[in-house]
Amino acid sequence: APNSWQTRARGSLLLAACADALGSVFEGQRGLDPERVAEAVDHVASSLCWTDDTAQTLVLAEHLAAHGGRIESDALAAGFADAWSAEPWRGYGHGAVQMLAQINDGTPWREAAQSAFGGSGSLGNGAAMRAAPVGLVPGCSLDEVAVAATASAGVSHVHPEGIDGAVAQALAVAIAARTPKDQGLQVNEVIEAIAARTGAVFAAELRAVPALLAGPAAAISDRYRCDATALGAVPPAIAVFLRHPDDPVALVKEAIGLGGDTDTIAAMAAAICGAHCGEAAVPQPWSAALEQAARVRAAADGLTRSGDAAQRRC
Ligand code: F2R
Ligand code: MG
Ligand code: MG
Ligand code: MG
Repeated sequence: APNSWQTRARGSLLLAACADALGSVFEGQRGLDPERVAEAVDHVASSLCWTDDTAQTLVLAEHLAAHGGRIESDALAAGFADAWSAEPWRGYGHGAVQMLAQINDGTPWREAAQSAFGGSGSLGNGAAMRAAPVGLVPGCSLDEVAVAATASAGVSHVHPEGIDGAVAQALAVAIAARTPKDQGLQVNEVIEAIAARTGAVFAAELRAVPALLAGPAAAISDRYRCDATALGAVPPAIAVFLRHPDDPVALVKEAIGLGGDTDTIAAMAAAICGAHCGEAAVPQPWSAALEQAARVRAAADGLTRSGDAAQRRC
């Protein structure tokens, strides 16, 4: 069924992994030529290899499936650190490597997360980039999604903006997954449902999104930094989704075209879009080329089962 939870969970994780891989080629670049981006997105020639964004998302998805939709912080932190040490070449940034290496060396995750960036904690987009699975646990209220997203972020990102990024991204996915595909999204309602559950700084950035939906995409990269911070990356990802809720190809091109943290902004926008459109919307050449597509589908199916009444604890 096109609106079943399973197809939405699969759509979200598959599309996000594809977008991560497509965007990774351009990460850190600015002023991108739209034709170069279109060429990469329209003509997938080789295998789509994803980055740290998808590696950490899969850890979180598999964790939620194994724990009845609930976050167990010690096991989750260990899972993130294990995934990094098994595949350190996936494109992790310097701050994440420092923290994950500390956890691997036996430093408690609370201490590692709290001491990051001179004690202010990370405000990077790393907790947001992996947050989609939290919005894909069925049967939770939006308040429960926000609580679980906060817990999922806290093992690595203790700065309020880093946490709010995860809350906003998980809520956007949850709302998209709950909205029938043929039912238009009410932009102001979506933004308010998210903004009401974040702090004032993040909410103000989110409330600037509706004004950016009709104009040129360049208005988004003028308004937001589109960088590796949560505040600079999550609002533009939500904006790109709301501009292209039913068109994954246009969405991924536009998200990458913003420049900056291209893999992460594209993956977050795509996770929301896939939750709304379902697996059928994932372009076949992308899913055919996607690395470990069977594992991605299995992770989505595990999330779907985590909402069984007997198991669910969110
Ligand atoms: N980092 C990258 N890509 C660049 C490096 C690629 C790699 N070296 C390679 O060669 O392949 N990509 C991935 O990292 C981003 C997610 O970042 P995360 O996990 O949040 O990391 P971090 O380091 O905690 O934060 C990211 C940046 O945010 C700024 N920042 C964070 N907290 C701060 C604070 N308290 N004060 C000031 N600045 C803060 C820093 O600039 C951090 O570098 C994703 O893009 C993922 O794809
Ligand atoms: Mg990455
Ligand atoms: Mg900018
Ligand atoms: Mg990135």
